Amino acid sequence: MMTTVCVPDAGLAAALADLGDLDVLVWDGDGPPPPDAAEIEFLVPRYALQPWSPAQLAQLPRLRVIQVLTAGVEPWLDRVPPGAVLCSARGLHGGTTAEIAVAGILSHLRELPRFAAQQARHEWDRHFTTTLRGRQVLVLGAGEIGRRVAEVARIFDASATVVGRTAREGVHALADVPHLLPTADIVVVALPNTPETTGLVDAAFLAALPDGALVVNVARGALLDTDALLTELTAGRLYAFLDVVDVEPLPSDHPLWSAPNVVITPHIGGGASGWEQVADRIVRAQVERYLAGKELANVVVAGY
Ligand code: OXD
Repeated sequence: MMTTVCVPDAGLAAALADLGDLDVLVWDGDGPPPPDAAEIEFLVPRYALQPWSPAQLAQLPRLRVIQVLTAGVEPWLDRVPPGAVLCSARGLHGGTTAEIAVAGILSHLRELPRFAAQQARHEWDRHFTTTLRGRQVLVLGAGEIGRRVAEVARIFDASATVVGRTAREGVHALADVPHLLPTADIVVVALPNTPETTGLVDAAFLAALPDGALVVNVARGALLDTDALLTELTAGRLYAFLDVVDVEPLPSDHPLWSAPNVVITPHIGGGASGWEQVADRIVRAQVERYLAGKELANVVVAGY
């Protein structure tokens, strides 16, 4: 009995080519469905934040697995048809997302934007900067991103406090956050977007941070109240590094673009070079589990 898998590009199809009993369709959901779309059991949508529409998914009556290529799954939650499961791509972009958080922190502390501006003016101004050494880094998120950011912080002699959804060895509970904010020099937001975390970084959260603190968001824009952040940035009290914002793409007339004390990157934490090869391995292993009737990895339960 053949199993029909749908992948968004030829690269992923090639990664599955030698698996037996498999019919691999290449379709990214745009344009008319391939003739045997109704047979699709296992769907891999392209790496994007927007989910397929209910109308697109309705074309797949035999769908059993949606294997997304993102770690964040919240836009898909109300789209999963009865009888199907949603699987996240945990482990695919976490490492590089941690990298962009660390890049944002180090660039801020060592003032790289200022030195780049000096370089453009051919100006040798030997101004000494702050450093990660001795800093208190509060990491919200105990998954791969949070774990790696905390490791790097400690390597550079900062102290890192990690917060997860539930307290465990080495991890504080979300309920502890208000007590941890007043001593945090840097807060890294790396939690999934769930009803519990949406709007977590609000005006009260920001107000509890000490003057000069840096807020880093590499999770989802919805976790942070942009207006409240804008107020703090404009007042010159806080700094921010944002790889995600609550409306993406950020509209060209949005005040965040010209706000002081913020560096914005356009959601590039994931998708860094080589991600496709990692995706090939993750998808292939998942399809193999499915074909063997084994338990799938990273099945989304309770929203993440
Ligand atoms: C993800 C992302 O969720 O890249 O994986 O944002």
